[in-house]
Amino acid sequence: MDPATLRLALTVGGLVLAVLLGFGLGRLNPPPNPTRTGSLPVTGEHSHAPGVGAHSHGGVTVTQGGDAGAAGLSISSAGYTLAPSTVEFAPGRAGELRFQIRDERRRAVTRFAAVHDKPLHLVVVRRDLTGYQHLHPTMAADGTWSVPLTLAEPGAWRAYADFTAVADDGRQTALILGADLAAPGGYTPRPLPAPATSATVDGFTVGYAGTPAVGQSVPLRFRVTGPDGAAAPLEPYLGAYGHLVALREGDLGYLHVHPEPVRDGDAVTFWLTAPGPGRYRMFLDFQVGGVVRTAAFTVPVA
Ligand SMILES: [Cu+2]
Repeated sequence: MDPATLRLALTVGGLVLAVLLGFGLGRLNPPPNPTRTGSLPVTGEHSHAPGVGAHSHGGVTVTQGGDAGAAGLSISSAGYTLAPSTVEFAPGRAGELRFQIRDERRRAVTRFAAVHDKPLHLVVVRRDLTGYQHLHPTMAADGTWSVPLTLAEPGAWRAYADFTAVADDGRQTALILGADLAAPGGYTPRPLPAPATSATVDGFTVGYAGTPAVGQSVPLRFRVTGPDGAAAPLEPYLGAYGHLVALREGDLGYLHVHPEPVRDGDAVTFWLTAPGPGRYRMFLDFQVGGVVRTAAFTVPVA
């Protein structure tokens, strides 16, 4: 090889190396998404301070779409849209909710990352925060989700889809989108129960300690006592020892809550950030003896 050829080979080799390095770095560091804000409720292979936004799970950067404070207020966010095929249900009659999550090109999304053990969580509640249901729809190959659903009483209801969509390029976007459902008939809204730090369900008493504060991630420690008065033997449910959802009175904003994947003695801890003052309704799902029950609390935030 003469010196000129050698120089050329080295230059080309250097360029190829630079391109490969650039490609690799580009893959490791996708450009930040301007819509990303807030924090992501994820457990498992996941570590960051509660309330911290930009982070990665297993090497994949996850973008949190939507609002930093409360989610679920919009049917469309970060290019994704919740598209229900039916929104009207006969009150008290078994029906089926069907919907798709569509991307910015109006294609049904079929790739979702499992978060809290499921690719999509569906929460349904009446506008007065009664009738809470936490469901796990199943997805057909074309991206249509379906789940049996009964809206027990007439009124306007809210459905939230909580999911992490995976784009063609592997980019993940965590979102909570919300849509209204209707159960026609005479609607008599019930007032929110008085604030309390303890609630009972099927003989189980659930209490929590901690005071949510505006704009701060605060730990809430829940304890469940069985009908015999002893600490209930909580079983893992959705990747933690319970699943907590908090909804804001007035606009039904959905709060981001981070579970602590390990127990602290008999207590189960969740980190909650209240986006503003007001009253919130918290729903804790917990599992004992293979049965999931929900305890609900009205929480005032000053
Ligand atoms: Cu769920």
